[in-house]
Amino acid sequence: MAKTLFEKIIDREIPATIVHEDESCVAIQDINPGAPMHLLLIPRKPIPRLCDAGPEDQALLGHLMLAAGKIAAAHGYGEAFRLVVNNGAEAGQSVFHLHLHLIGGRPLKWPPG
Ligand code: IU
Repeated sequence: MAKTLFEKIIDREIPATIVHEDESCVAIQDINPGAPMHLLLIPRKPIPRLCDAGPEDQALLGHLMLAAGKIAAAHGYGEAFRLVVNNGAEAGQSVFHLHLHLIGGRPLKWPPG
């Protein structure tokens, strides 16, 4: 299987600004930020979409959520941030390696577009 873009970033084959790394995920700055903080939390495991995750991924998904809160706090936005997963092209997903958008640092409207 060809590596996903995010696998190449994790493997340092493509440059990115990495702001967090642990045994199961990496967080990078989004190349096209939509807010003062716009990070992508990427599991090392290349699950294409959230709907492709299975029961075996339960701990990993929980880890991503908890890591997001800690990373938001480390960036000064621990009390006000948003997590977004675009699942599928029609929902706006463009990179088919599961990732959580971690956004903060400006007022956020609801519902998102
Ligand atoms: P999406 O949910 O799959 O649409 O999010 C993909 C994100 O990846 C999007 O916000 C892009 O700006 C971002 N991105 C990136 O950070 N670096 C890249 O080289 C590419 C996309 I291509």
